[in-house]
Amino acid sequence: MNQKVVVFSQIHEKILAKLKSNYHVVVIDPKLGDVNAQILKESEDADALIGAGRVLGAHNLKNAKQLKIISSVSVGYDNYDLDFLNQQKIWLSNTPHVLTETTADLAFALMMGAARQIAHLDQWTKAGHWKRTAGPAQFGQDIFGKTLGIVGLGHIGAAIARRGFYGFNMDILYHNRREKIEVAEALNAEYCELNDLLQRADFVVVTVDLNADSKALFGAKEFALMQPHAVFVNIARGAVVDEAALVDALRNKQIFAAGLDVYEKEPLQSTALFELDNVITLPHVGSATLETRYKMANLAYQNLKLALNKQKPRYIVNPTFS
Ligand code: 8YV
Repeated sequence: MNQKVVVFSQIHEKILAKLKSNYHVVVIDPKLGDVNAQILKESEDADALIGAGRVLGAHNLKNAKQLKIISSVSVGYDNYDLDFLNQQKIWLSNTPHVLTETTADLAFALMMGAARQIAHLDQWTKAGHWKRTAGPAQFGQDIFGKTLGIVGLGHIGAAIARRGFYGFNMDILYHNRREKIEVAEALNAEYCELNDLLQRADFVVVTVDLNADSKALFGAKEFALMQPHAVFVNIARGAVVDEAALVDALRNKQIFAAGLDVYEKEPLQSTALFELDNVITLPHVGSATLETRYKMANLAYQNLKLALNKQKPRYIVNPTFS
């Protein structure tokens, strides 16, 4: 009998077609009602789940008796209850590397967009406010030659640092759980304690994983340390930042601007952020190019296929039984 695969979010159509030609596929569809109830029911006899962007754990997987793998179409895995998955001996796989450069591109776009008020000035021009030569209210911050502080020098953080160093002649500071000697040497990057980085950087870019140490890492105290011309960019996870404290810092011009791709609660609906001109709010699209989303879906498919063939997937997250 065909193995059953539950697709729990939108996935590239070519990969969906491949899944359908090899497995019995059920697609979770928010239009059909409560998503968690659907997952609870469909996971009962599922061999694999594939998708991204949903919180999965005991509440919706407690009846999954033959589930071998959750193949996440993401590099981050904070949506999954690892303790529960380990207990149940369910593999969790992810899709690192293929999204690194795409996500670093978006971080840079946010840095530049926020520093030069790109989104705000676009709206301003279209609203007919351009009546004479642009003045100080429309001026931005230089990027070339400035100091870039990266919080979390993983693959994506390093790719952002390379853009700054080679493309924009920036001085690189970084803060990380441990020092990254090789990357740092290549980019002449200086390891700093967080407070030191915040005081010295013109641009602060957050690329840390979300975990117990990084939760609410940025609050009122951290924004107060930053320079008034500083630009803050978050492409990591919303919960790393106390959003209300960021709103205050932006509103009081404690910092110049922010570029955000992630939020405490997604999708972002009504929020004080929408009232501010000095923040760019993107809908969690760090990895969202056609090419990269295809590569991510394909890698997730490979991970799933290996697991269902009783082989070890390429990228496994849970260490205990891999
Ligand atoms: C996407 C991400 O939001 O990979 C991650 O961890 O945050 C993003 O690439 C997500 O994976 C949606 O597919």
